[in-house]
Amino acid sequence: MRFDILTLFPDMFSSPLKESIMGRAIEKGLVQIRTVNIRDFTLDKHQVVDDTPYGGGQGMVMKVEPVARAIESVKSKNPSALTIYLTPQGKPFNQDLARRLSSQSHLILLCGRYEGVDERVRELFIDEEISIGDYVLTGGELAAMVVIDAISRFIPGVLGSERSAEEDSFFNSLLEYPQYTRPFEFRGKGVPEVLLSGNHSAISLWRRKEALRRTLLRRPDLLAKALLTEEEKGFLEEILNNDSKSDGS
Ligand code: 6GU
Repeated sequence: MRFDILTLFPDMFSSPLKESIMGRAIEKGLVQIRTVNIRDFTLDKHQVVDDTPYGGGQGMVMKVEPVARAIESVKSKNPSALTIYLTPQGKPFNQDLARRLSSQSHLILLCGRYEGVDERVRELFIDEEISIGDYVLTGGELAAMVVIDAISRFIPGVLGSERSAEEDSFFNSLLEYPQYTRPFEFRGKGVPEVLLSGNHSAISLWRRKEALRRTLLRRPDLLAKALLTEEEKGFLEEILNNDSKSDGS
């Protein structure tokens, strides 16, 4: 899968995507990431990329021509690439959207700065708009990295062979169960016995129950989407009726 990132700050992308899982995905050729500096597509001597808004008001607006020319330079090589604008006004990003976008072969990610881009960029070039949450960032660059990371995890081979994104939190609309590793005891706190039992069906059941408990206590909104068996629904009732255990959140 290929990502072309259109930005005024290409250096922001040089290090974060080179580490760990994303770094290996790029090395293996599973993911290709290219940055395109919008400033390179200005035609004036001073390479101006922004201007004051028509009608007055605070801040600056990204000019339509350099952005248009940058998008067209990528599209001319692949007209079927999908163009996404990162903006707080976009559709909320989530695991379902990440999975859906992972079926695309080429995404163009436009990172806005200042008060956003000239509206005509939207009208002429943008296929989708995405927001990564209800807060305001100084630009779309960090959002683009979040989107690339979450999408790439769905590409076969990016996660280790035995792992898959399908096992993660949100795949089945539940939060993950608690994890432990050695030592067996730390500052008086132990590890749940069942995890040491070697009884795999008991361990699976415990994990499923703890995932349900955690989701109920922290993110009850997610349960509406979860596909639960009658037994699991019964267990939720049990927690609701007699579980006063605080989950620390
Ligand atoms: Cl995509 N861009 C900016 N600037 N702020 C955001 C965002 C995007 N998503 C949440 N906040």
